[in-house]
Amino acid sequence: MSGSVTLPADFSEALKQAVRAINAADHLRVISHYDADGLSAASVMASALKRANKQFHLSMIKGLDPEAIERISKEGSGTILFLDMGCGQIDGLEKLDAKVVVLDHHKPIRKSKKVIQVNPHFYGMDGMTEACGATVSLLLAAVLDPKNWDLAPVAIAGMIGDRQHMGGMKGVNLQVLDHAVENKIISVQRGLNLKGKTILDAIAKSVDPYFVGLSGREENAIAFLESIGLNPTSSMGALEDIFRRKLTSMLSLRLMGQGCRPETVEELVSDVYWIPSLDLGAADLADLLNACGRMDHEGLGVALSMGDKDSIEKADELRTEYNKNILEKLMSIESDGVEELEHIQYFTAPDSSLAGAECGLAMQYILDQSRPTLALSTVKEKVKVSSRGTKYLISKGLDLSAALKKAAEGVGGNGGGHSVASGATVPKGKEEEFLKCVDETVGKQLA
Ligand SMILES: [Mn+2]
Repeated sequence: MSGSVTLPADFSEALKQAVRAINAADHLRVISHYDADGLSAASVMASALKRANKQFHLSMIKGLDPEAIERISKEGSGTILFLDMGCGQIDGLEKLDAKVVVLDHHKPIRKSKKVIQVNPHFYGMDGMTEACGATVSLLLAAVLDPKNWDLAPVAIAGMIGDRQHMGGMKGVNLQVLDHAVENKIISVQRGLNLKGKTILDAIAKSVDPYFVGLSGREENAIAFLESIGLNPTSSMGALEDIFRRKLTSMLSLRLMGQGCRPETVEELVSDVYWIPSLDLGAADLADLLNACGRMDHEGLGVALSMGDKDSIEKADELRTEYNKNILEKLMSIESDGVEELEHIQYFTAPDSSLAGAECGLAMQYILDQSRPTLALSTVKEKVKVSSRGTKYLISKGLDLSAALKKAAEGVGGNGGGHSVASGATVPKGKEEEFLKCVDETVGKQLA
């Protein structure tokens, strides 16, 4: 491959040190995070180690806490590689009776003499926006063998999974992207920001964006596509320019028609990072990996990003299942509406783990844009509350963090978060009092 990525000398040195530790090991224990970035980082590393004929045992975990470190310590000594995690638990990792290498991008606590840490934060870079776990994993793989640059598309899915592409790629991520484009293993095109193999899937199964009247309603989606002269079963990648433009304008019109804010409509078209070898967009791959992690099928995520075509299909089914409950909830909100107070609107969400996502999507795509949305879930003796506003409402003075905190504390609960998205927990039976207070506070904020 031509071209290269330029790194600060001390960053390159840390990567070389990590590679020396890997080369010295007969067998490696690899532990990564279960989200899209962690799975991308793991796939890149698994491919690189396989090519280097290294024996390894890979597993994904939800988080690295003292209990997890305790479990790992019982596996015995050797060489352990942590991906997309580890810098926050440096004390615990130093106690392990093993050679430990950490490739991470989260804010590190301190340097260590015992643990090899490769983290962009140490070299004047921002690990939040310029390099993710998969980026660091790819950089290491490329030092191991420059042939591994061909794994860049998977790393790019990791960047998108951690939302580092927002507002355009930056820093090392941009260098990796440019390098991949130059070597024709990624192509960047302005396009429809939809996920799915066929156009029909991309619309009928879509929760983000949620198309009123089409999402979850396959027959309507087929009729809509046929009415504009499109074959519902054709692949998103095979869509000719003229039809892509037609579909884009029709869908934009629909989003406007359902009352979405202009910034939401604009998100429909974005840079699409196309991976020809997988016949898949990198954002789509990130979304599939996210579903694999959430549904406890991490191995499938790794297999699919290593290029296994059957796995793509299986992961797609898993994503459909993961989205099913969210889609059903959004459809019922679309047809039945939600409860309204003077300045807020709210609904009950049976599954508290999906409430935040449902609340955000309902706010963005379905409900009245002039008041924030709350979702309430009863969990044992407590009610968990998620809330979402819009950027426009924030510019008008909305602060959901302050409103939920005040209202929750008033009824013996607690709350907080961001002005545009916040949460609260209140005792069961106090919901009404809580909602009334949030309504009043929001009313004052928006006055
Ligand atoms: Mn990450």
